[in-house]
Amino acid sequence: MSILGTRVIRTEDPRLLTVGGVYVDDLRAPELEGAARLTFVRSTMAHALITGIDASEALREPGVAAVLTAGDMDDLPPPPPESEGGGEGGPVPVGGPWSEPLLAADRVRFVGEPIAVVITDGGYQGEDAAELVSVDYEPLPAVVGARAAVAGESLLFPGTSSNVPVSRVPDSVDDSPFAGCDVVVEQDIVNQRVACLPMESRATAAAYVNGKLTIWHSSQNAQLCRLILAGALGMAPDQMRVIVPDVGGGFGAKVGIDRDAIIVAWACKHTGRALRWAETRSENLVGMTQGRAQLHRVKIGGNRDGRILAYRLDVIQDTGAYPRTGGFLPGLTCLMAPGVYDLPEVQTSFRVAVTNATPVHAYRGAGRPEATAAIERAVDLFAAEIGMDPAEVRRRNFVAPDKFPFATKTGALYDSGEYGAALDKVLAAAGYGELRAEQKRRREHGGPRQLGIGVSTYVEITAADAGAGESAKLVVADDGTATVYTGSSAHGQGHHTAWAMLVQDELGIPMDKVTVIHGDTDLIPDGVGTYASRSLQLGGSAVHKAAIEVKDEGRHQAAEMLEAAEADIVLDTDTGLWQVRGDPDTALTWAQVAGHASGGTLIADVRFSADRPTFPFGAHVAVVEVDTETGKVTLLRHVTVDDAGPVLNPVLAEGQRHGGIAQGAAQALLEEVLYDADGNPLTSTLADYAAITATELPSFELVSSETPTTLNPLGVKGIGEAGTIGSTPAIQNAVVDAVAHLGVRHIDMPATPERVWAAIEEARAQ
Ligand code: SMO
Repeated sequence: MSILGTRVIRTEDPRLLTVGGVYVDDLRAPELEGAARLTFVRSTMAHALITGIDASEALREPGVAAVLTAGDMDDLPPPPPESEGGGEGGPVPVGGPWSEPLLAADRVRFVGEPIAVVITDGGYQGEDAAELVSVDYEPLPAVVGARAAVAGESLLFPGTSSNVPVSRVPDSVDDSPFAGCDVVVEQDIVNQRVACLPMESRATAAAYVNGKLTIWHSSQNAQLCRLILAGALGMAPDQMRVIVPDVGGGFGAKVGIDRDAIIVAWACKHTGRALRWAETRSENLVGMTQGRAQLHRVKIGGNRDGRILAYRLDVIQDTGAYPRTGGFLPGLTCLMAPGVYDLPEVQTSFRVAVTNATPVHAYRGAGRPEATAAIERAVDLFAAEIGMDPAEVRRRNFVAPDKFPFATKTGALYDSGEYGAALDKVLAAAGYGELRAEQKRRREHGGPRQLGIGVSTYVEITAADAGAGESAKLVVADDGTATVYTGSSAHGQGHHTAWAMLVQDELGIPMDKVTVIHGDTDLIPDGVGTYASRSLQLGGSAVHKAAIEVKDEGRHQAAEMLEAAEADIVLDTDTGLWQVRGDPDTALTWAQVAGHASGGTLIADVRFSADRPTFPFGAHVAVVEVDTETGKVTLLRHVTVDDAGPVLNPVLAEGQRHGGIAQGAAQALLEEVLYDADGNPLTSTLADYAAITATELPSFELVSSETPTTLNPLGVKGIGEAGTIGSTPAIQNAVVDAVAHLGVRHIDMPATPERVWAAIEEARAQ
């Protein structure tokens, strides 16, 4: 019987729950014995010229070995000329006037930007000494928020003509598709800036080991780190080794390696000293890349029978102080703009604006949650306008099951989906009819505790770079053990459990004899990593493919040993024994078969890539209670269908859904990164940034649904980001729904008591 699909308890957890994980700052590698501490001197100004840096006082402090600034960085390759980088959204200018320095030289563009590093023998000395490095600033007008950036009164980059490095806006707007609609609704929607907030904040250590610059870094992909480092430091990749130990959460912000960590690597190379850096939580809240930060304008039109005829989404992306991945996020948002609906007309545009704020990058879902949030709010606005149940409006506009693969107007090709079935399942599980009846009773009763029911239906793109694929090497040794070297990166998802299950399923080698190794460029030079919900469908399929190759080789060896035709050799995957068909006396173990192979091992080294991305989908129902006197929102229930194809291990899939739902609920209800009018961060501690906790969340109700894809042998799609994508709009819609009878049509996120109360008051006043 196959182990796949069964509830296998995570093999990672006994260690994590007893002795704990080994994160970068926990490392006790002999090469890091006596390593110096690196502490950043960061900008306290959002936008300013640097007119002087005086480190003399800091250098007199005990334990201070060096203070390094941009002036010491003459051993770096010259900055690249202006060229086009970019991603999904199209070209993004990088280099030239848009260059992002490592240490800021003459200008700072956000509070938290690295200006200097202090190297000390101990950690506390560094904190103290960094305070004594005196930086003289000449303040410049801060550009706060994307709208101010687009207006362009103050420019962030001299030598450019605007704060919009990339845009995709049509020359003229075609309003005709809306002209024939019974009803047209428009709305400005804020998809607010949020912090990534991994449990383990950023940390890097660096040392020369056997002549190789070795970097230990908390990342989602060791190989990409090495590639970026090689370019930034002007070194050959094989002069470097990147090791990723346990990672306490990535959430997109740990894709690759960021500027601060590159500076640590440079400082090690520059001084020749072993160095350690681990940021404080306050540094993390200003220095680590943040997510979302989009402004939306939606326009939706349709008929009173519920049919939507036209949808337009205009996006302004606040990308923070540097263009970086620029058009990537809004490009994905526009790609996924129509969501699960079969719409005759879809129009999208985006502008990317630089602002004096922390740079924005991938954050769980990276561009897709924003698309879902926009259209799911728009559909609710449309439903309210025509007076139809929002679930019913959705049902009347879904892409029908017989239309897959379905090409959207925005250029996506959805592989498979059952959107109506997902909605039906979630409504049944939630008891939708009874919830509406309860809502009606409460409205008639008129008390302060009103019920809100929010629906969202979503489709997302996973493994967007399916063609880049993933690597896997599988080695079966003559002691009967198997070792998987994977290019995927484990940072909490349960890769060790999942990959061992795949090996056991195919080879019959029990999970406890399977070791999974990842995140070391010396052991796995070729790998892509974990992001975009790509691991199982690409990395897992690679393990599956490697296992099949090892099995073929095992059969070959067994046939030789048993002097039988390969066609007559069978592997019993329950026992892991090879034998001639029908002759149990011939049984051979994997140890024996591997021992017979040259070198005493069976090895398969493969790469799996898929032709196209996959498109998981689902439907969420959120039930909230809103106190109309205080505006306080309580999430009472959250019911979901998240269909990502066959489930390898329900324990892991449910864990991903739980975390995703919580993270999406956090954006809907609580979390927001805020700046004042001068660009000073107002949420740089956990006392100010309202991270969600278990006390604000109910037990989630998960409904299973498995629609396979044909794009990989496991039939699977990604589940890592799905919960985040579906939950946010369901909860936001529920909050609005709770007070819709009072005349409220829209409330921006996060639905704080203040904001909800103000919306009620405003509606009452009208
Ligand atoms: S936000 Mo992700 O690691 O694609």
